[in-house]
Amino acid sequence: MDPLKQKFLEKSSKLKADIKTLLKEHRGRKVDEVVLGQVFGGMRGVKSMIWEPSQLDPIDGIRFRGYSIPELRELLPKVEGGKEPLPEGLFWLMLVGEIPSEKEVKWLCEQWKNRANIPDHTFKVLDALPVNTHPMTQFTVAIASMQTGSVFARRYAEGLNKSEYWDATYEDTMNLIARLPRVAAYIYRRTYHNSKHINPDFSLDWGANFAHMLGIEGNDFKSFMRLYLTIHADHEGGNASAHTTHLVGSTLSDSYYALSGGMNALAGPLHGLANQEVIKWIFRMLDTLGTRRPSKEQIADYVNSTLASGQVIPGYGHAVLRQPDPRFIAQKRFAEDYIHDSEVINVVWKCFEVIPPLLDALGKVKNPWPNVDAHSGAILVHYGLTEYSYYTVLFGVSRALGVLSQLCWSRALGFPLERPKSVTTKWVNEFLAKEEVVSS
Ligand code: HAX
Repeated sequence: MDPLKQKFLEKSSKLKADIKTLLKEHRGRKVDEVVLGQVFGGMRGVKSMIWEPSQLDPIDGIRFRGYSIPELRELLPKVEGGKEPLPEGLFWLMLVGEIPSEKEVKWLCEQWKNRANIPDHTFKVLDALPVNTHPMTQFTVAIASMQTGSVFARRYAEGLNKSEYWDATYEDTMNLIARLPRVAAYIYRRTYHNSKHINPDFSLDWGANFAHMLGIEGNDFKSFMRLYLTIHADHEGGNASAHTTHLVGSTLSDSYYALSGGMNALAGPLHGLANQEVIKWIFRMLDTLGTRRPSKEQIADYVNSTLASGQVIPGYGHAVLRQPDPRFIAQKRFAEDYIHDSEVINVVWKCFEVIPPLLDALGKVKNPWPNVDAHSGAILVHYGLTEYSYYTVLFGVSRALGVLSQLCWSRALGFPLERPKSVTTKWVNEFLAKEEVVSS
């Protein structure tokens, strides 16, 4: 058995036993109460699922297995001379809860190189789509097309024992993650560069090889990709892409189906697609104002006109966070360290000063601060990745790390089919009427 799989087996067997004891004693313990506002309001805050890789605090932001982003930047292995963490290390951490050694990360990097082979038909399926198909559509189609090689589906059809579900899910997860950069780069090159594809360079790590296959050279962009692929990887379980992956996987759909479902959720403008919407909004503003260096007053006027036309300001607000997103701050820090005098990055920073008070003044926005998507586009534009319709695919490649590591946990812990209860508005009215009778 490979060393990561062995470690995962040990950790998950122990947690499974612990959960059994915990539920034996505390199954009936109340952890939450649900009010009607939550039933009608997107289930905000309802504690209703277990998610091991990360947890989100409204003020401190995301912690991966207890570690903040600045801590991960210190602790996770890096390439020689590099300053940004390797996403391979984060995957290891999320899967088994331990910061890996450099040797372990090198091993994982090798594993993903060995598993990176993509079935020919996936390229054919992509080539059959109109070239102007949105990259996220191409991405979900490509992931689903690789399901033909699912180890879980094959072994399930042969009569897989329940106790082995995790093993087949682990195999699918490792294969799928290994393949994603090549698939994603293929989509980019066919859509924007006349199908002039670039062969993988397997001397590079997972993130740097992705950067290379996109066709954007330079060590700084590779560093940014490593950071980007690390910080977008997970945001606990309730966000739409994670929850969708979890829900689809709970039916024993394999990793390919589950991730493809999750990516469909990521493709919505209130979620991952916000990264393309942000840069689109910024460029539209600059075009409208006729300047690349707008004043704060000009930005404020444009924000107000966006709000007046009934649209949201993309990249701002969050369902859980109540402070600037540490993922935004991490990208700002990166830009301060690596990039000097970029007009579009300066606009992002000015927006950071101007937008929060304006959103706050509306009196209804619970979090006026920037989220992860407010910054990434400006850095990508700086490095020459200007095709913003592609940005959510980058997010998706990273998000796979978190949601698929949890999928391994869900199968190892034997989580059941997810099936919450819905009610109709008529039921709610009848419920309220009954409550009134009881209380009068
Ligand atoms: N601009 C304008 N209005 C906003 C707003 C924003 N950025 N954020 C919230 N609001 C509005 C909501 O639309 C809502 O208005 P109505 O009552 O009129 O419907 C009101 O403020 C209350 O919303 P909320 O409780 O503060 O926010 P929600 O939890 O409902 O929604 C969203 C969270 C992220 C969807 C929301 O803040 C938003 O639409 N932001 C812009 C899109 C965006 O950046 N999405 C990416 C989020 C991070 C992510 O998932 N990345 O992948």
